[in-house]
Amino acid sequence: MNWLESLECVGRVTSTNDVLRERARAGAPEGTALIAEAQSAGRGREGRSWLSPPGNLFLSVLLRPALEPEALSALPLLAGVAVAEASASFGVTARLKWPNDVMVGERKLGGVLIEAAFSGTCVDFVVVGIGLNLTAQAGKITEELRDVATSLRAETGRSVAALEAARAILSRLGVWYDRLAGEGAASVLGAWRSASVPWWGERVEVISSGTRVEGTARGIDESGALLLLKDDGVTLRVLCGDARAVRRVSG
Ligand code: BT5
Repeated sequence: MNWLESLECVGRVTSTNDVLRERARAGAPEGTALIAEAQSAGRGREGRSWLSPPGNLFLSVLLRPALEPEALSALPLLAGVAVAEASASFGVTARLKWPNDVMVGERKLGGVLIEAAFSGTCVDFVVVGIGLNLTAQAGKITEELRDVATSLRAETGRSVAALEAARAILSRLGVWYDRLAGEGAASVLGAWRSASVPWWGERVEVISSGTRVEGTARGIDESGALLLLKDDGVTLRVLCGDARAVRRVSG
């Protein structure tokens, strides 16, 4: 699928996902894509905010996938793969942290927010939202993010325009979306595994639905769920939540 043709650039919006959701409700076709100069209410998952100053990439793409709702769990991973590949084309090796983080080392370069609308049990549409930090300022927006965010500029010294970054991501997104439709999720999940943070076999904690669970990260299963081996020997399939490595304090 070639989505580059329907990429539109707008000024400051609340959230590109909101704008695209409105367009979707008004009948916009699959592949409609939008970037904004800035967002006044950029959001992450679970009510968190996404800091969105001008100069960074805020991209949303509309999908109308002929997928079962269960198959949607591959989409955040698919988008992550596309962002990692696009970042590589700009000279940055990014790693993917389950479920939706694009990392360089310990710092967050970008994130993915998937929002779906249903008609009954059918998927009506999906908005894939992607934030990617391009400018060095991204890591300095607030004290809170100073040590946790990075940008393409901070990593390479090179300026990448939002339009250029969007084009790179959209072209990879199109490739992987076609593969998902044609071959199923296996190849997407394989690519995600290859690009993931190398923490398999290590201790991680997951906060899922307000509950904290700690265990050993085993991998992701065929639906993209995180497999966590708990200390009692039971393997948990985590479908959503936040995961982070747990450092053992020695001594
Ligand atoms: C995400 O959420 O990582 C998904 C971010 C998706 C943003 C895009 S921009 C285009 C589209 N329109 C939107 O409104 N959203 C999407 P989550 O995993 O919940 O991470 C949010 C957390 O990341 C925050 O709580 C901060 O700790 C951190 N954060 C916020 N802004 C950041 C930034 N610019 N760079 C790095 N980290 C950030």
